[in-house]
Amino acid sequence: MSKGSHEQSKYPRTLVTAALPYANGPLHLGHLAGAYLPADIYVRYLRLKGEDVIFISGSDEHGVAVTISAEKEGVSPQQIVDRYHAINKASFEKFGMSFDNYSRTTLPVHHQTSQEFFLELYRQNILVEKSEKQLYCEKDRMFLADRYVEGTCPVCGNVDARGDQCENCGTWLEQTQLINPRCKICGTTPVVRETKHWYLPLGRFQKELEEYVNSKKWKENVRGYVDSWLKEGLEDRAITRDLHWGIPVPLHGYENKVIYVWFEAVLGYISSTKELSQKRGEPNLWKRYWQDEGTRYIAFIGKDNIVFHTLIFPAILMAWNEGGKSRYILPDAVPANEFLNFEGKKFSKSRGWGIDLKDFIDIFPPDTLRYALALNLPESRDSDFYWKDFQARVNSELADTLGNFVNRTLQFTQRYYDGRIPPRGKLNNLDKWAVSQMQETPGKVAALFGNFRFRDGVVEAMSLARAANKYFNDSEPWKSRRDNPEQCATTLNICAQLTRSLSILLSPVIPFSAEEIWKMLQLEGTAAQAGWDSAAEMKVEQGREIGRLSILFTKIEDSTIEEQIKKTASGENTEKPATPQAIAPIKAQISIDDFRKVDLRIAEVISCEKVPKSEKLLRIEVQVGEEKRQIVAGISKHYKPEDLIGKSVVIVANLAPAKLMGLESNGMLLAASTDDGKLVVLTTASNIDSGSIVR
Ligand code: B3M
Ligand code: ZN
Repeated sequence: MSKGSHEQSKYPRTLVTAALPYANGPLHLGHLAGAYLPADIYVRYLRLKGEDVIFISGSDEHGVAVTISAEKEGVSPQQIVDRYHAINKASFEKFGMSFDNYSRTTLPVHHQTSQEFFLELYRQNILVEKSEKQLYCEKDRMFLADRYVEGTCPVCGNVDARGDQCENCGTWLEQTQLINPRCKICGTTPVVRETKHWYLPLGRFQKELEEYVNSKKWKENVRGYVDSWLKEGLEDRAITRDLHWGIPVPLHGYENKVIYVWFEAVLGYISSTKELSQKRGEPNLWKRYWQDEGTRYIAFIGKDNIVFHTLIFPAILMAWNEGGKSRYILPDAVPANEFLNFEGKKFSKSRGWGIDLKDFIDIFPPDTLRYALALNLPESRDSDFYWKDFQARVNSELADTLGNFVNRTLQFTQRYYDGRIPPRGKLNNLDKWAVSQMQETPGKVAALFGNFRFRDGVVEAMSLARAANKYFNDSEPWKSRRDNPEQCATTLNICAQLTRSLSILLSPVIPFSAEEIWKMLQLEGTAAQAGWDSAAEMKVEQGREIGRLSILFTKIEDSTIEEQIKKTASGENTEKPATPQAIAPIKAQISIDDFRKVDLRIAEVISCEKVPKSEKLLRIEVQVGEEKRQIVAGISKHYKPEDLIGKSVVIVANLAPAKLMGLESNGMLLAASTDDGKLVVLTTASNIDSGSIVR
């Protein structure tokens, strides 16, 4: 057995957390690949191993990421977090993220926990109060905390570095280090002003942190970041901010300041576990996971969060522990992933590059994405999601390999054995080989999953499906059925064992399909409860009746993928950031009499077709009361003819006729449009007779 899985077994308990995503926008595939999918595979695997594990996450609802989104949309921060907490929680559920609790940092339990930590560090005289120079925007009359200021990164030269961190090189910055700083809201150059804040003196924990980090065997990419920070020497960091949205600093003279989002967000893992305790009616559950040396704590995150989880959070916990009230455990491993790119470029909301989870799930089943991403996790370096790869993985691996094997096995059993698992006789060499594959795979996959090598683990599990297909082919049951019925029965019996085994081994990755397979075999319980090690055993009894067969994976058509590629190129797959539109200037005033000259009527579209050789025009026939008319409208890029037929629209009925591509147009359809090319034909929501006057 490998080191990793061995180590884990000395702990009776595991706590797994996955970064709390900001509730300021929809999640995309990159989020899933960065932290959530590996965490979920790991947790599902541990559960199958029969380990005591809880899986904790939630929405990060404070900080400037949220207030900036709120300001852009002109709504309150609370409205933003309410909306995206709901959207993201639902997306996670649909993709099978099996959190034991998904909390929110705006809950009272979290505010209390964070203030308690803050006060404890304050009372122990660990926190340092300092008056320091900060950037202040004279136009917006506010201190520019964190992302409210942007400028050039002093380390890599990225011109769009944010006040707290450079997204390009990952450097964690103090805003005054930015070159050419500018206010995110108005773009002007801020001035420097003094303001008072509380600081966490990280230097005081430098030695303890070094010892801690050296005692762990962390992934190389994580260790690299940590070492470079430690080498530079840790400095005091402000943990309060001049902002209104957040957790109030519980000290006099600090009424207008809040606790820095990163100081409290990491504590969100603890409060989420407390919330779980409340829900389960077990008040001490959270202590068992956070304050008992028998717990092994694994924190899954993306690479931009490494410093906060490997240094800041441990320092906060070390500081608490100094007080002697109680002792928190520290992360044992922080298996951070690098970034997932999308078709060769970074995911970008503002550039419309990528696809949101909530849209993906409308088109493809969750397991297809889980599987494709699992084989493409950016475990040691950045990786890319390509639509074509996704299609190939689904079609040739899920459908042609796994789906095909399960399907042939069960169909054969259905057809020739009356749907009952046939008996196993004496095993020939080929049978023995197949059985040995089945016996060896669980241990191999476990060694990989246990060491956070999920890509390789999934490859290994899938190679059992490949072996199973080969076994079916080489055994030629369609021949032995006549020549050697006993051998044929043995083959099919072993195929059923392999099917069960695959369902267990793949259930951390494709949990929905694994249960489908389990159901088809009509086994007791669920694949998720079957026990990992039992995947090596031949547990399907002869004579057991199998259930109704269903199609596990449908192949993805080329046209479906082409459509997605097209949508990617036009940025249709991501929610656009809400930027208040500058509206076109309002025209000169008119009198009511001017307006009355325009005769607006309700009309019903009775037929509609594209005008041949024209890219833009539709020929529309409308009914206006008793009268039929033809209108030619330039809306073909926005509407298919069938979208309009039967709709009640508004037309200008007394517009002088015009000829368009030789066709007479008698009137005009009203439509609303924006500068960036969106167009909507005005239709009536409720029924009203055609010919009615609009005034
Ligand atoms: N919300 C950053 C992010 O969403 C931050 C993670 C907090 S983990 C405690 O990438
Ligand atoms: Zn940088």
